[in-house]
Amino acid sequence: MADQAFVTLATNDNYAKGAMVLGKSLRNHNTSRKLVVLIGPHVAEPTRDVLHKLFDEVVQVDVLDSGDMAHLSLMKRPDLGITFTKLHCWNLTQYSKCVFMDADTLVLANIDELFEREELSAAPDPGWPDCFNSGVFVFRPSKDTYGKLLTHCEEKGSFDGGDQGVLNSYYSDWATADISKHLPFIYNLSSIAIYSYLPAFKQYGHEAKVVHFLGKVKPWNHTFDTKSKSVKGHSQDPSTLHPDYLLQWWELFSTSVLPLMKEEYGDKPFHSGCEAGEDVHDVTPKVHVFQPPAPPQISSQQRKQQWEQGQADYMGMDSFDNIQRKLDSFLK
Ligand SMILES: *[C@@H]1O[C@H](CO)[C@@H](O)[C@H](O)[C@H]1NC(C)=O
Ligand SMILES: *[C@@H]1O[C@H](CO)[C@@H](O)[C@H](O)[C@H]1NC(C)=O
Ligand SMILES: *[C@@H]1O[C@H](CO)[C@@H](O)[C@H](O)[C@H]1NC(C)=O
Ligand SMILES: *[C@@H]1O[C@H](CO)[C@@H](O)[C@H](O)[C@H]1NC(C)=O
Ligand SMILES: [Mn+2]
Repeated sequence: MADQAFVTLATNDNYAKGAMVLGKSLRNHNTSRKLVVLIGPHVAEPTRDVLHKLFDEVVQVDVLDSGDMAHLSLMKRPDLGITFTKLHCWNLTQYSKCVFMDADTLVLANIDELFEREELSAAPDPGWPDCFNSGVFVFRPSKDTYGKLLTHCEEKGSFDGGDQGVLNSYYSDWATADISKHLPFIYNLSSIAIYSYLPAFKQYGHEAKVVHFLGKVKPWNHTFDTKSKSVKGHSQDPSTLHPDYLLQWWELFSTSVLPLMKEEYGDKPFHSGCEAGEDVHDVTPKVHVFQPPAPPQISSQQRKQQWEQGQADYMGMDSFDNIQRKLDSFLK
């Protein structure tokens, strides 16, 4: 298993906190695989030291200083900076197979069985089930694929401005070619799952193995009250979907990660997010996990057909904003 690894990406110190909690959650569930974190050039030195304690490998990826091809691609598509950074995971050719996980995911069970899957395996995206979510995917590092992905990215860009768009258009046969590359969604929750809103959660939530904190507000954007062991903001907020996972994230952070950070940072200031009893402004917690397939009013047969024929109207009707809006109104 020494040539297989879980890989995550921390572009800055905030995402590094997420990576630390993810790494710790993988270790706590006794993974037999290596843990690798790719970091951006701006991650602070003490944060790197903490990452070194939790991960087998900490690899700095800096598109601007790396191979010519990556550099050239970025010059042509400066809008896709972070996307290029994520694509670096294909350059980890010291491993034969990897599972990429976003730093805003949390593991609730051992998920080593994901390594039985082939590239490119991923779970359906909540916004468009024929599209996969790039928060968790199985891949095989390869210089050849890495180069092709860079070229693809440079020539075709990304329909959503991020890595999910690039990967979905590169692995464009994912929806139809091989069902074993669909990580179980709501039909078979054994491997990786998934709840989003309460009805689905009640039915399937107990089988969840990975939580993905989708959206702009991340666990580290909340404040944790160490005395009451509660995440601030959620108790008064009726729209909170399910704070348990957020709480679980914070408990892991405060018990297992924070002590390491205190060790490394010493007297130097850093933002822990933990407070005791102070009233601070906080944002509405949104804990989304992979959602069940979009309701039928979103995916009409015709649009589905067009989508499958590669004729999605990414800029118009099928833009992610539109899909999101419809999903939001459905959920209300
Ligand atoms: C991980 O392994 C340790 C030591 O073998 C064991 O005590 C613990 O229960 C295991 N944890 C899980 C979540 O299986
Ligand atoms: C790919 O990884 C190798 C080490 O295996 C490194 O020397 C090289 O700079 C990396 N390439 C890019 C484009 O990051
Ligand atoms: C669903 O999960 C069970 C238990 O892990 C497995 O035996 C079965 O093959 C899976 N079915 C499909 C269709 O993936
Ligand atoms: C989350 O916190 C980080 C760092 O404190 C900040 O840069 C980011 O804008 C915050 N995001 C939101 C949605 O509040
Ligand atoms: Mn994510």
